[in-house]
Amino acid sequence: MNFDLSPEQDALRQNVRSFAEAEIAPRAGELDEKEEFSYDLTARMADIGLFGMIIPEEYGGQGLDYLSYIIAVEELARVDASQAATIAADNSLGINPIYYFGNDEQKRYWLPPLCSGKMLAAFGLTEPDAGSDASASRTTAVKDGNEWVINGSKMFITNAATDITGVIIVQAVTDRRPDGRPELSCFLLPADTKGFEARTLHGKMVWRASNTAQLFFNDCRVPESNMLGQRGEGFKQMMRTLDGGRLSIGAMGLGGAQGAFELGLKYAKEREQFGRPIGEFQVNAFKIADMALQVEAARNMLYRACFYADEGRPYGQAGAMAKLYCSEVMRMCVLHAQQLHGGYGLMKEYAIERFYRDQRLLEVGEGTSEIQRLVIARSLGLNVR
Ligand code: COS
Repeated sequence: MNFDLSPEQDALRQNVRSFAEAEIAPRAGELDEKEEFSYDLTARMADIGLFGMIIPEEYGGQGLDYLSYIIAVEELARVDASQAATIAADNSLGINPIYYFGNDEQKRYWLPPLCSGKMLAAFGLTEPDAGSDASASRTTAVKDGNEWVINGSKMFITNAATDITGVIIVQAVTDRRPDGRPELSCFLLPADTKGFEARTLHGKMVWRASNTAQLFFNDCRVPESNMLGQRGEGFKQMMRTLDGGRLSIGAMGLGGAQGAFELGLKYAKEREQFGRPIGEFQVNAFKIADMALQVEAARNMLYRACFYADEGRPYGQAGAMAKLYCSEVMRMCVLHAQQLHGGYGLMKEYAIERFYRDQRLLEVGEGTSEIQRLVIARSLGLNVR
């Protein structure tokens, strides 16, 4: 067993860390305050190769392993969840399904612009009435000659309403299966399709500088060739994509936990009360020790799941565990780090305030913590609902 990262993975970590500290950290608070998606930071993240990270070079990607991608997301999230979210949602939910399930023509058409970061892709699964129950889609696609006509709406879709959003992967009901359940298929819907509208959602508590949208499909026509993979395979495609997406959310939890831990540790060394740094009081030192302990455990769990993914082994259970654990470790870290900051931790001037809010998404997005427990319990042979 070897716990060392490769020299390339170490170099990638250093590179992303330096970038995040130099270019994201100084602006994260302001972008969060203004709820502003940053096109120039997105372009800079493209410059350093953060799009299409696991996609082979022949399609314009970086040709890296999954762990390298996860390390990049972790390093972004250590500084700012919003920019990490832009990268995570685009790589694992937007780009990967096209790579995994698209035919060669679709890959050659969509992947190069997506991997360049000049275009974003979005994952259209969740609907106003289909959240945890992801197969309860009401969006429909009806065949009309050589086209599919899509009607319906999607909710909470990351990267879907930017000026550079190029394509939405849409799960829609295409028929009813013999067992009475809906037949679900996925489509590549170009963002300039007539009848498509994306409205940015404002007033978010979390990830305020990432783009989140509600989508509307009003008689949107796409050619037959825009179906992704096989008809009726849509739900499985979405579930497989989410297995990988959960590793990204794990990375956001791990990076956020690491960032909160570092903020707490620094503050505890600097802040003096009763004549000494507050970190020298056992009650605070133990909080810091617990953070260090659990961040390390979370890292091992997440990297092990990535190792399975890179080896081509099943990782659904390991990914659900890592996502759940990293999210909860980040929760513990933001609570401890904010407590260490006392009154200052409640002020926007201090980054821990943003970390505290951003953490909440991790236990809700890409499958709530309850859904992760369900996936884990089912993987143990329990027929639980
Ligand atoms: N990979 C591939 N296929 C999968 C799968 C996976 N990870 N999980 C389930 N499937 C398949 C099953 O094998 C089954 O196939 P058949 O139709 O051939 O029998 C089918 O999908 C339905 O599976 P199941 O009966 O388990 O589906 P349920 O409706 O019970 O729900 C959960 C499964 C709850 C796990 C799913 O709806 C889920 O993950 N919900 C959360 C959604 C989510 O994360 N949303 C957030 C999106 S934010 S981007």
